Amino acid sequence: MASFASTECFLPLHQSRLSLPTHHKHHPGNGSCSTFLQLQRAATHKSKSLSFTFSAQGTIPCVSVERNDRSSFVKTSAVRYLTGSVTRTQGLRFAVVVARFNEIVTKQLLEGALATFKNYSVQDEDIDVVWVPGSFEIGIAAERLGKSGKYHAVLCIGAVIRGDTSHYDAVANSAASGVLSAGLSSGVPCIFGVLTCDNMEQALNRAGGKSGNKGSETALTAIEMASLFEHHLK
Ligand code: INI
Repeated sequence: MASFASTECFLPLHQSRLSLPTHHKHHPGNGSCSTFLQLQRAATHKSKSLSFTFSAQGTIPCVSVERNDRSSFVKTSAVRYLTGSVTRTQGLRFAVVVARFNEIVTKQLLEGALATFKNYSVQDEDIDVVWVPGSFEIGIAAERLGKSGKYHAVLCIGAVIRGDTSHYDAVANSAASGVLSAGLSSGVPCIFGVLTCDNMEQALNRAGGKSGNKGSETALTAIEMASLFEHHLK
C-alpha cells in the first residue's frame, strides 16, 4: 500500500526561480534542507511510494521529490523558468517585413520598431527591412526570410483598415494566418505587428499617436522571442 506525505519549505523571496540552478542546491540557513533530508530519510526507510511537494512562499514551486517502487533513489528536480531577455541582444538578427498598403501608417510603425531596436542595442547592420505590396503578401515573405536561416526573428508590419475595403476580413485573416504559418513552418519566431482597425484615425492612433506605437511594442516582442530561441530553445 502506498503512503504519502507532504510538507512545504520556504525560500527567501530574493532566491527567485530564475536565480536557482537547474538542480537543488544546499542553501545553508534557509531551513529547507534539514527538512528535506528528514523527509528523504523517511522516504528511504519507511514508505514504498512517497511524493513531496516543496513550494516557495509566494506560490512558486521549489523542489519536487518523488520515489516510486521501481527506484530505490529519491529523485529531485527543480523547475526551470525560461524567458527571453530583452537586454541580451548582441548578435541577434532581425528581418522586418512591411506592407506598403496604407504606407502612411506602416511607415510610422516601422519607425517605432526601428527606434525600439536601437534602444535595445540591436545594431543597424543586424536588421533587414523588406517591403511587400500589402498585408496579404506578408506571410509568404516572412516564411522565406525565416527559412533563410539568417534571422533570429521576423517582425511583420502592416495596417488593414476596415473602411478601405470590403474584403477587410479576408485580408486581415490572411495576414494573421500567414504570419502564424510562416513562424510554424520556418521555426523562426514571426511576430504579428499588423494593425487591424475600423478606420484611419484608429490606425494612426496606434502608429505613434495617442494609443502608442504597435511597431515599437512588437519589436520588443521580436527581441524577447529571438533571445528565448537563441539562448534557451536552440
Ligand atoms: N492591404 C493592406 O495591407 N491593408 C488593407 O487595408 C488592404 N485593403 O484594404 O485592401 C490591403 N489590401 C491589399 C492586399 O493586402 C493585397 O496586397 C492585394 O489583395 C494583392 O494580393
